Amino acid sequence: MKRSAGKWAKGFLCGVMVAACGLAASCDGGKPAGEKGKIVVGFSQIGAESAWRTANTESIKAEAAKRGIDLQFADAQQKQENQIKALRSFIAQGVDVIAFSPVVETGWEPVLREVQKAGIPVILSDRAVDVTDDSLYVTFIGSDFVEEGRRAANWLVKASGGKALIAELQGTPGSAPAIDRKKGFEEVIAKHPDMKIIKSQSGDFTRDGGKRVMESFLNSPEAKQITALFGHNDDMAIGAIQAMEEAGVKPGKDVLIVSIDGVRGAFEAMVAGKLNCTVECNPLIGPQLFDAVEAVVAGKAVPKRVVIQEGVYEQSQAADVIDSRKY
Ligand code: GYE
Repeated sequence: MKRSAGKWAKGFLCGVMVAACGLAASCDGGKPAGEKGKIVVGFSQIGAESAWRTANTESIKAEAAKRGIDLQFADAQQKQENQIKALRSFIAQGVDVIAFSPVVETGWEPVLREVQKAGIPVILSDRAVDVTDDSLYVTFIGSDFVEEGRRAANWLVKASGGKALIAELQGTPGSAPAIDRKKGFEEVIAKHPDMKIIKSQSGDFTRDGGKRVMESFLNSPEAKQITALFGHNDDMAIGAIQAMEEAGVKPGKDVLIVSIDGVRGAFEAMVAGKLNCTVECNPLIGPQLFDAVEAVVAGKAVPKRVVIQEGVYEQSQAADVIDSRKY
């Protein structure tokens, strides 16, 4: 942290000198200093797989612009290899801070060691990594996904009277939210002997994926037994709603549906009576992310974990709340 603060101070001085001399912005042997001493942040985003992700990207870009931070933004199109390449290119550029939202949990240790060796602090945004050495990142800012899974299950226990045969649409295999939401959900339903997951597959957090997987569930021998659907995100549940309607099944009535995120499309589906509950997962974390960036650059201590506060919304509240939703 000290080291990065020193590095930033050097970058700042260089920026000032460059501005004063009217030279091209370059210092430290060709390393970009950032325009007029701006903080340079390399951010590797997962992709644009869901409405949640789009809102998250907008929040990050808007906040960087507002604070005059030079944001080097890279879209990995949901591929870990692209994120690893982006991190290496941020090292080569000599950015002040690297932030990223890791698509999956494992496989980060080697590249994070390279980043550490380069003296660049790392901030994890939204999703966690599975590493043995937690000095490889400064802080992790994101939701408690296990708790979100518990909240979805608790709602279903209440709504179904503790009796449900459940189809589950999982998120991206190996991703923190897919692993943790499943864990939290299963932890709660394990206490209810009449609740069971009878179908479970990944729809990769996309609408298309949710629709495709739901179609296959509806064509399976267990189709008629399904009384509830748990979607690891709203987009997949919205895709599944479409599949149900096309198959003559009434979403929200024949099948109780709970999903996670709280995006506008989920509130619209609740107002239409097709989705029963959404558990909030707030993507608007740009302000907290750049608070951490600025603190790290200033050499201030930051908490190792920043948890985002969130709520649960039922169908009966949707019409009242929908206009106040920000994503
Ligand atoms: O729930 C999903 C997105 O990591 C919390 O990723 C995020 C998840 C979110 O694609 O919609």
